[in-house]
Amino acid sequence: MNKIKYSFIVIITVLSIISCSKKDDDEVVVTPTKPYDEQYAIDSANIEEYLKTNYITVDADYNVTFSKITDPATQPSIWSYQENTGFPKLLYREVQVHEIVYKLYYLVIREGVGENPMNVDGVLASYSGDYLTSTTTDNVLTQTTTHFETVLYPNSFMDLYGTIRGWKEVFPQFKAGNYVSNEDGTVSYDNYGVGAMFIPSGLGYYTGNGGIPAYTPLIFSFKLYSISRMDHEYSILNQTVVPDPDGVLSMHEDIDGDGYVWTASELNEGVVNPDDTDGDGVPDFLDKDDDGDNYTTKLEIKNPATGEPYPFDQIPTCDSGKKNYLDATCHP
Ligand SMILES: [Ca+2]
Ligand SMILES: [Ca+2]
Ligand SMILES: [Ca+2]
Ligand SMILES: [Ca+2]
Repeated sequence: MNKIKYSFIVIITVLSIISCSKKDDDEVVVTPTKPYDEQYAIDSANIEEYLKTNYITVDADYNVTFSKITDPATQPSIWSYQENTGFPKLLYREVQVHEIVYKLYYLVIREGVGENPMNVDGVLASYSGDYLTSTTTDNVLTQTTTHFETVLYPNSFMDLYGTIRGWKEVFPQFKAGNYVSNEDGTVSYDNYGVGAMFIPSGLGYYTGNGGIPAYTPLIFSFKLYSISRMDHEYSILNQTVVPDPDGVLSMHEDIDGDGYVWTASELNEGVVNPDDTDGDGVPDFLDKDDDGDNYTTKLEIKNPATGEPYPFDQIPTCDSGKKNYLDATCHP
């Protein structure tokens, strides 16, 4: 799990586009990373080749296995599900970042029946991850997948805000399942969303992470059991991050209502963050004073009957999809 999850402090402060190696005691050699557009062209071709030459099998528990096609008559390629009216269905999202447009393919095996997470919500999900390597020798392309992580029984919600862009884009396309309380005291889920995603390296770990090499596309299968709405603002006390939420759920800090809660680094250079009301570089979902009037948002949520700010634990909640903000009424 920790390969995927990394501290949100790190994500705020570190978006390194260079890698450094130390040559001797006083000289640091800076190696520029590969241009995103060049690497994406390679990744895109390799991912599409993989989709055309592999098929899936899904067992009774919705575990997904990917295999190389050996008999095209009985093993429909993943690519062939693009035209499927039922499921599985191969779809893609266009993701605009790094000055290019990525095609992010994902396979819907089952949609799920609950609520969709936003890109700033927590997900309770099992998953299995591989990275894809493609080498060409004598004009023959060989593709290999290497397994790097499995989480079968997740025991906590993973905050999508702290994950790779591919996850932030694909998980919100799926719905959670139903919570089932079993007679023996255990808990399970049914009718949860099941899918797979095929992530270009620019939307994954571009320059590598742990055992995952640089410039490798990632392939995940997953099951989305449950989601958790989050409220992200924090303070730093004695160099420690302390949660300091403002009572407005992060999903409701999607100010322009485009379905994605943006941080500046996720946008193309020069694009104004539509989810940063005061334009100070801190998006509303991390900003304790959204409008920059030096009065904290938390205290601006007033009870219309009394005109007084609500005590924090009494701020009313709104139905899903609506926003409780400033005047304590629920906005679409
Ligand atoms: Ca908030
Ligand atoms: Ca938005
Ligand atoms: Ca701000
Ligand atoms: Ca304010």
